[in-house]
Amino acid sequence: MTIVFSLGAPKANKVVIDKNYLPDPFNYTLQLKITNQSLDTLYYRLSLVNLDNWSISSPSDGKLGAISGQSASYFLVTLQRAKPSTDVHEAGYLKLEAFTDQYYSNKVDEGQQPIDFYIEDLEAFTNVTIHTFQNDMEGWSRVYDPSYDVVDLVTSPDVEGGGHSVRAYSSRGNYHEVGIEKSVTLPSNSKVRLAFMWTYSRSNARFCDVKIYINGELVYDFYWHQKCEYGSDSGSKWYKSGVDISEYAGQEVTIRIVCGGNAYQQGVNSFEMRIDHIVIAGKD
Ligand SMILES: [Ca+2]
Repeated sequence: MTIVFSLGAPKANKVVIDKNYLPDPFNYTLQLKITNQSLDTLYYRLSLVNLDNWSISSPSDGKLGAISGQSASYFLVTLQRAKPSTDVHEAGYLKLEAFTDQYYSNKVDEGQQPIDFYIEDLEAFTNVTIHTFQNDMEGWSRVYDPSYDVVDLVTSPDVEGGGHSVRAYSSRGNYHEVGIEKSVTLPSNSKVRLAFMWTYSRSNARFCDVKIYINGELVYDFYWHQKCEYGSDSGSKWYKSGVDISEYAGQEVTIRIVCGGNAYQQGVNSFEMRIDHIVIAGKD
């Protein structure tokens, strides 16, 4: 028997967290997809290895519950840590154990996935470009189908106050992506980061995600449908997301930041998000 579990994105095992946007202590939520390859229902429990500063705050005991045989489930897991006073890089593993019983006593398999946390003050980096969308698109082009989608600037909400954010809206039925794209020459430093703020409004669709592509390759994917139940709105809350893109240092790349969704799932008819305060940072 083999446990298969994957983090929410191809490279989500390298997580950049901008220390400027952290409460103390802070929580980090990540998505897990767990596939039960056996024929029988199994019960899964998550724990941390070599991540001594972190604990699992939700579910607090790491117990994820049952997954039927030959099926997969998604979980949002929240890890907690005290806010560090300096930049830190912490590497460890997420350990997943499978049990045949609801008491988690008869273990039949286990597996591990690596995860690297970089907690950094991105705007203190030496080579920083910040796109704040004060009153124009700053050279970003639209990723959309004009028959169904809108990508424009709105004044509310706005991260900085008094400026704009980018709105990406769609009423298209099948899964597709709406957002912005730009060619950028990245810093030539040993560490290169890409981070941005996002929020949503009238996000009635299920199965939405936020993605970043570099040269067409998916480097970040956060599956946020559990945050946008039908008719909900994030209000003024912005989420900060970031990813390590050091392997592209010094290159001219095309950055694409999108909201993906399926507007017609379960009778809803649109999805919508905002993008603002995109940070490209380099540091040796
Ligand atoms: Ca702005």
